[in-house]
Amino acid sequence: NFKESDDAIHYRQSAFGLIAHNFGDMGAMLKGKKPFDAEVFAMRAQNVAALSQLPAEGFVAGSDKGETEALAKIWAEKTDFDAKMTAFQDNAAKLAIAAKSEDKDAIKAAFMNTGKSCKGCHDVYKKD
Ligand code: ASC
Repeated sequence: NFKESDDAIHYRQSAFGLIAHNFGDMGAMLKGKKPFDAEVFAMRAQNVAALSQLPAEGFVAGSDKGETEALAKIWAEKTDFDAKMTAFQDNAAKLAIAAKSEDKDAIKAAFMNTGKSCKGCHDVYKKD
């Protein structure tokens, strides 16, 4: 559905940027860099769960060219990449549910799992 591969690249990068903003703020709250606000945290977790559905669409064939951090390996190992993306989406959905509870340990665990999904994929498929 993209006219140019640049549009696909812009689409996925925009989604990742929004995810990083929301996830980063949750991290700041859990690390005590700012006060924990349960309502804001839950809103951000909801945002990440919804946003996690978006980037996959931008990884279209042929969009591995140019100045992006996406390694060509993504398209060579698309099945594994897609599985990692799905794991991220599942973890983000669980985090959004945990964030509605008052169970701080469960929230922290769900946050860590989601962060592991981010890192697990970056380690393999993102240029350092
Ligand atoms: C972030 C961010 C990432 C992930 C990753 C988690 O806040 O921008 O890429 O968390 O560092 O390990």
